[in-house]
Amino acid sequence: MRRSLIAAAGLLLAASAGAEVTAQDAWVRATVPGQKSSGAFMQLTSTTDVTLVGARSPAAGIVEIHEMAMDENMTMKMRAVKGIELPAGKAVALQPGGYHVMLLDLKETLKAGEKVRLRLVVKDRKGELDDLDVDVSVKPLGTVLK
Ligand SMILES: [Cu+2]
Repeated sequence: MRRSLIAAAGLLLAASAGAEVTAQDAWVRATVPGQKSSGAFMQLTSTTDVTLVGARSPAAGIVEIHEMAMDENMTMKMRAVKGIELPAGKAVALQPGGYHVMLLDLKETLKAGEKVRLRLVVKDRKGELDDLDVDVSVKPLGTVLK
């Protein structure tokens, strides 16, 4: 099991809000050639109340925060959300069937065993933004949450 990293921007985090966000067990599903999207999952914990408001990755043209939810026809669908609340001290799971970071317009095939860099953007209660770089492990297709 990989321990996640605290941000490259750790100093900035400490200087502004005192918030420290950690990401644990971050992984993304491998893709097949030509596949343009994939979901990334992890456990996020923040020392103060923040909201995950966005993400970027050099591997994807577009990155969105998504959730899976039942629509009016009782079908599970994913949709973009504005943010995910990360209450102080509480681990929040991004996992299959729930919240995830959606990588769209992928620039290359994600191969199992490789890593993808993801930059998460969080906003504190005062509206200040911080970011957190996470190395996300690419896991084989068909991987389910342990
Ligand atoms: Cu999605």
